[in-house]
Amino acid sequence: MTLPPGQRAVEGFPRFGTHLHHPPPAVPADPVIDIGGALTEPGTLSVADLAALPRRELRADFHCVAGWSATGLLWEGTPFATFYRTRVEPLLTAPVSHVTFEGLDGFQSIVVLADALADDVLLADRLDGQPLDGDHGAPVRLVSPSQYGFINTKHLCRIGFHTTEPPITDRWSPLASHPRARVWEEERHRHLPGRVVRPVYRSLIAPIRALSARGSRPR
Ligand SMILES: Nc1nc2c(c(=O)[nH]1)N[C@H]1C(S)=C(S)[C@@H](COP(=O)(O)O)O[C@H]1N2
Ligand SMILES: [Mo]
Repeated sequence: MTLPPGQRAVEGFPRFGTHLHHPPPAVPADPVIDIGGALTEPGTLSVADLAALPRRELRADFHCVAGWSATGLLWEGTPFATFYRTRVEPLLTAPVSHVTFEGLDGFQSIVVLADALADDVLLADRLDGQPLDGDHGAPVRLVSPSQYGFINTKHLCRIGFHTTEPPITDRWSPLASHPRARVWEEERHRHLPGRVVRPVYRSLIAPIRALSARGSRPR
């Protein structure tokens, strides 16, 4: 099995991210995704209607920028490109360059449109034959296995379509994330080569996982 440069396989699939001091967000009874940006009118798509669009399965590894990879996951959902071509493109008022994905916990990722339209990008609602659970992004998440985990927003509640790059909140952060985040190019960091930041990112895995153990416990 070959992993992208600087990645190491882990057992299983840990819950991970910047949100780990919180339990997973509550999912509304009839969840919807707001769709906004450069559209004739903003709209909403229920997660049930999204699930009724053409679907596919995707077997893929998952790579966190911190350096761990979960291997052989089986995702199921609607290809992002199918959703875009049928539900968004007819409503556009101008050409789109970037897409924002927001989660119920306030997390956001910014994705270049061309990357979002790749064949392996899904709006996934099932993992390994089960509905997505709270740990991994219920009710629906972005899955883009060729890009680092931080692109793969969980608990989707809003997708925005933009004609220019939206403001970057972490541009001057020491961990400024790469705008493309392609795993095989090792695009971990906005300004520094991926292999240079490897040890720094790797040192964050243990403290983040310790937070996760606390966040998962019911309170
Ligand atoms: N809504 C939301 N999505 C998120 C995150 C988050 O904190 N909140 N963390 C990201 C990061 S950094 C990673 S590595 C993956 C982890 O996905 P997992 O928890 O299913 O392993 O989710 C990504 N998507
Ligand atoms: Mo990550």
